[in-house]
Amino acid sequence: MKHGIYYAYWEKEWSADYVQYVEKAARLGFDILEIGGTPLPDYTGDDVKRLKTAADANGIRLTVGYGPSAEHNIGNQEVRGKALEWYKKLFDVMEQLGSSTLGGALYSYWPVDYSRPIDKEEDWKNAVEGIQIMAEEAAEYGVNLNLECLNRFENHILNTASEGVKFVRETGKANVWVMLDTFHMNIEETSIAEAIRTAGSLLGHFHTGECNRMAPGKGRTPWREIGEALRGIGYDKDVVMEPFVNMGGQVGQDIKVWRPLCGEITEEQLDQDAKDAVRFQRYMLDGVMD
Ligand SMILES: [Mn+2]
Repeated sequence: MKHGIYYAYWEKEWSADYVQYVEKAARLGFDILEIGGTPLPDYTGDDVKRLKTAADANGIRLTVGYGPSAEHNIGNQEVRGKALEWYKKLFDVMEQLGSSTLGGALYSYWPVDYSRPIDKEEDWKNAVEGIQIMAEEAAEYGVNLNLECLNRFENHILNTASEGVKFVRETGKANVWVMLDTFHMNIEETSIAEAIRTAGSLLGHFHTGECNRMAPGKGRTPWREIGEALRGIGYDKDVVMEPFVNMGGQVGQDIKVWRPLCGEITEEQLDQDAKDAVRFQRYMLDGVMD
């Protein structure tokens, strides 16, 4: 497995100058930096080149995470056309960055507005149709779509691994995969190991975090069970930790961080925690000490 971290651990907005985090991720012992998709379609050729050069120089591979805004909801026929145009620009930049992994609630939008009535059956049907169209576009750029199963408070279409598998099979596309996240699984799955086995060979991307979204190793998530299950299905793709511990900005608002989970800590301490977390994650999931 290759191990990564989501840039938003250090940031308060869904966009940043990612070059500094490429260098930081490499220094802290990661193989991968997951960046946010939001600014990428607007990148100039120079922006792309600068980020790609930094990634190559630091031996870091880039994956992309995206929580689609309502206007990028591929399941909504009214906005689908414009959403597809935006996604195509994203895929193009991803290809130039050498990135083939896009993950998130790509079948819907995030976080869902629950002040309106929900029609899961209708939304599911439209989401399958939207993902089929989007997957064909993505394939042109060598991009895999990883559909993240989220907890009930953030989305209603895919909450469990078993729903993810059913959905992916309905799309019938080779570049569409199930994506799981230990934070969401903690809320929705009866057995975390069984959920991983259910996803099996369809598991395309994996996010880690403690039950309260602290970095792996700081809480009570069953890491040994998770490691055994991932090794059991022969998972050899990417595991990206997605800790959110600081309040503030759009990130704090959307993730609902209403207290500093690690107290008032310096960036040096955040870095040390990430460095410790990736060593811990490699040990628990790969079963080997570096
Ligand atoms: Mn996640």
